[in-house]
Amino acid sequence: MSDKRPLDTLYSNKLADIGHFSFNDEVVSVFPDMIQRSVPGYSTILGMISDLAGRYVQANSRCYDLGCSLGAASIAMRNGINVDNCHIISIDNSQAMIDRCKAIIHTTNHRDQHLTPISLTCDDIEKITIENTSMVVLNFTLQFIPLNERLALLQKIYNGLLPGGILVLSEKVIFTDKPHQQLMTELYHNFKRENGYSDLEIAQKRTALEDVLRPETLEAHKERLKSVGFNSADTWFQCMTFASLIAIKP
Ligand code: GEK
Repeated sequence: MSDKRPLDTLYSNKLADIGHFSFNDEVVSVFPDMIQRSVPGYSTILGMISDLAGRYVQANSRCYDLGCSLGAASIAMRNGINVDNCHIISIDNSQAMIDRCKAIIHTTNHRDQHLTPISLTCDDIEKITIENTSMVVLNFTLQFIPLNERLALLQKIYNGLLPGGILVLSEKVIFTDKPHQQLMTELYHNFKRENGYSDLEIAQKRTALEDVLRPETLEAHKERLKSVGFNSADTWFQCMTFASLIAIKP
């Protein structure tokens, strides 16, 4: 990531009305800085997505990046793919994200004509068709889907995966043990302070995300993954309240 990326100062001044967080133009303009300073392990997870793409993406198949934002996971997948005739399909329902993502992908496409193509579409991931896929990435997206609609989305992903295909699911998580939850939250807020966010920014962002980002426990995620058919589903990364799971279709 370039050091010249615009700084996320969206919540640095006291706001009279904080409002619900949304992926609008303002957020898009600072998104690379926001996600890098707010998600512990974000770069590590992207690196692992490349590695997993090298292992699991099958020739002549599709890869999906669901809730692609600015395409970081799409590019990571593309960097790792080592088989022919694949196609990466990247979806986001924020037009502002897709517009900016198009510009970013265009720059990288320009450099090498032989890269796996990436198609970008502004759509709701709950409405799209998923088929003939060997890799699906939900990198911090499921947390924004209404709780009662998550099962159907995961079932659709499972059904669209080829045997041996992989789902990478990264999420903010919560813990049932209250003291542990409290400790992880405090550690996370310290992580944000160390990354330059003030207490006011942390508090206002937290309020903005209430009712928008709904985290669940790791156990709930694993149970749901198993219930749709993934017999192998487990955590490969966890840092405080952030985790990533991989699930393989038998
Ligand atoms: C990354 N994966 O950099 N349909 C399509 N997109 C959606 C939907 C939906 N129903 N709901 C939310 N989104 C990225 C980061 S960000 C995570 C993902 C975060 C989109 C939303 O517009 C946003 O771009 C993305 O999901 C979540 O690896 O900001 O915490």
